[in-house]
Amino acid sequence: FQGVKQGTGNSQYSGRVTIGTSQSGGSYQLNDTTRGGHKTYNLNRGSSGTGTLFTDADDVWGNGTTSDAATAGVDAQYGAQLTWDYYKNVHGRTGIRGDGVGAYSRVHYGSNYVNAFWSDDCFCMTYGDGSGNAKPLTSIDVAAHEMTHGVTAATANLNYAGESGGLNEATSDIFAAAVEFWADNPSDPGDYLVGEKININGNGTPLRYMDKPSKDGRSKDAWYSGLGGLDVHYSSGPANHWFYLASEGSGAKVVNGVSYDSPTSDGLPVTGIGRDNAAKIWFKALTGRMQSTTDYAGAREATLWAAGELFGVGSDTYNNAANAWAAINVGS
Ligand code: ASN
Ligand code: ZN
Repeated sequence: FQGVKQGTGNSQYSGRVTIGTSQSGGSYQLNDTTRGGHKTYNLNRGSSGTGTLFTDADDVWGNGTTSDAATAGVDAQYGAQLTWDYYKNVHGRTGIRGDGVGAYSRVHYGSNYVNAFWSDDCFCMTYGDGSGNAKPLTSIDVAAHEMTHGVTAATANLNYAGESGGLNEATSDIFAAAVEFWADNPSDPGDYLVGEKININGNGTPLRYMDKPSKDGRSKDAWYSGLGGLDVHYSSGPANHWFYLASEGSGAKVVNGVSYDSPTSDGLPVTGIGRDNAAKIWFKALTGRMQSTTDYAGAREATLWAAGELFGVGSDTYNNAANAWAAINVGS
């Protein structure tokens, strides 16, 4: 037999989920032929090659904990599937390159490896198992972040250094949040935090905060002339902050049970345009205007061009998007 299947996955971070699998002979594979053949492989603590494609006898995968190697495979396959569906359903983009072709994920990379990454060379995502091999970096937001690096590489191709590097990183955080909200998974509700599920700091705090990026102790809330000299994971802060402000507006707010309080650099309030509109603007700017050398001023221009195309120049949505840029010290 051969065919398209819907497997059941017991994930570590997202509860029981349905994942795209396929059947080949008497066994099932983590090969989602409904999404371009996106596959997930087990590196089994190796650090090169593709390891082995996950297979299973009954199409019920993982046990929700790290005691079953397939659990991380479930989370990775699910995160890629959500990200694929998000770009297709919300932005009309099918696949990372927009050509309907799937990528692949590799889990159990190395030992105690506390990172995940996208590589253009393999057109693939790779996930470590985290500290003590206990927290694989396979949460929805991390998967969407890494897969979005593929989308950025295939579109604006923002150079991964200086201000463009910060914008590249922010693009991954912005769509990580957008995918997580869109997924609406009760085990991992949407938020403006990055990596809140993987306990990367060992004290339960997330890796990044989009409402007030400086809460991580390193990222900046607003643009300043030295921003491009920072690591790209900190120079992303102002653009992440733009996305939060544009979506929700300034001030105190609770979304899905998480409290936010977003400051503005000019002290003026910002009215939100809603997350879906902010994401549409960023996606159109990324795919229609931004280039490898786009800096923060260029990103403002690109998003305002996109806002004009989508909502009309001078519309409330356009003006509020511009106010969110002023609130991170870009333009006025
Ligand atoms: N996880 C990191 C990221 O995607 C890996 C890196 O530093 N590029 O940003
Ligand atoms: Zn990144």
